[in-house]
Amino acid sequence: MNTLRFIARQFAKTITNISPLGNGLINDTFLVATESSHFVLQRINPNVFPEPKQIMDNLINLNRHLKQKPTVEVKLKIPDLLKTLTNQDFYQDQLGDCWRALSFIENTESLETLTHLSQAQQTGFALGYFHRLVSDLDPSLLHDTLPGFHIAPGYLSHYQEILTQSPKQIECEDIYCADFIAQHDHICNDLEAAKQQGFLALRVIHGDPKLNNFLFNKHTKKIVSIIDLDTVKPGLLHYDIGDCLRSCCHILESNQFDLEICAAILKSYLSETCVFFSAYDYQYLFAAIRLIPFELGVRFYTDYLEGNRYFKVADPKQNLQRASAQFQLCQNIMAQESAIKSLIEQLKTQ
Ligand code: GN1
Ligand code: MG
Repeated sequence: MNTLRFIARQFAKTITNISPLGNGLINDTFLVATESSHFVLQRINPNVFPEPKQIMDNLINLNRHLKQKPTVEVKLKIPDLLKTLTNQDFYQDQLGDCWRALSFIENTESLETLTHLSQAQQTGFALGYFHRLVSDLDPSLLHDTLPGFHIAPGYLSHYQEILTQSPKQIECEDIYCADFIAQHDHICNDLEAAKQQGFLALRVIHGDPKLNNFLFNKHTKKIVSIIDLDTVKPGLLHYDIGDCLRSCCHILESNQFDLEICAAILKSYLSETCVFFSAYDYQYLFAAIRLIPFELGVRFYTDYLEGNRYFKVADPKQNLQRASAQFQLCQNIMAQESAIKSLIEQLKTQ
């Protein structure tokens, strides 16, 4: 804690409290209280993001883009990067780790599960609104902070390589995961093939728009901010849509996909994005909904086989259990394929 205090003091003179914040699986995040306010302190995981400076550059670029917009237009706040007392964008500790500070958006809370359809409607709106705000930001101006992120065929081939070096699967959950991947590996090409054929274009994406990255105002219950912007970079909108839906529609007890929540999210998402959504964008929505849980399952399972190097775990089998949950969710999405597709058809004509 003393080291942490020392690091926090690089950004503000007087620190009154430091406490862990959120439950991200990659970076270490803390809420720091000063005499007058709060800020967020984060250690960027160097094994995942080898070039933290690129993350800061992208955030600065994004904030600059949003600040150019008329203020009435910007309904979502994005955290600001706070400089160190010596005016640097981040602090590098003795181990070489990079620490940065972000403004904390007061009076907000994040949700782990949706309990009302109005929250689903808010989430869809916020993602669509974010996509609309960055739709005129040239993706080539942003760094690729995490090459290979969401490139599903890449995750699959890495998995296949690791599998050949791993002992034979003997446990039930292990066999389930390995069999599920073997039976559905073709899914991995769906979005990348569409990108290569020119059906889906590279745009600026969030990269990680899961439910707990949207901040709801505690009083109005409206979403006022979207956080965790380390993976804002060129990509496919479909990665974001799939990721948002897999986290919001996942019924944790049964690993089923909640179609009602999906309908509310997509409806409000499309009310924001229909202006630039193409026929191909609609056509690949189902593929995105099916792919992202599959992809995340492959990522969790590979990490389990590799000894949990990427995602933080509380016990050695946690990534195996996370993988199995994602594959069950994917299985349920496939079981509801025709209902999901007819929902998309309905939304197209609205
Ligand atoms: C990671 O650290 P966190 O929870 O914000 C991961 C996402 C996964 C998510 C699953 C950079 O995000 O892709 O969807 O875990 N982020 C990165 O919980 O790999
Ligand atoms: Mg994240």
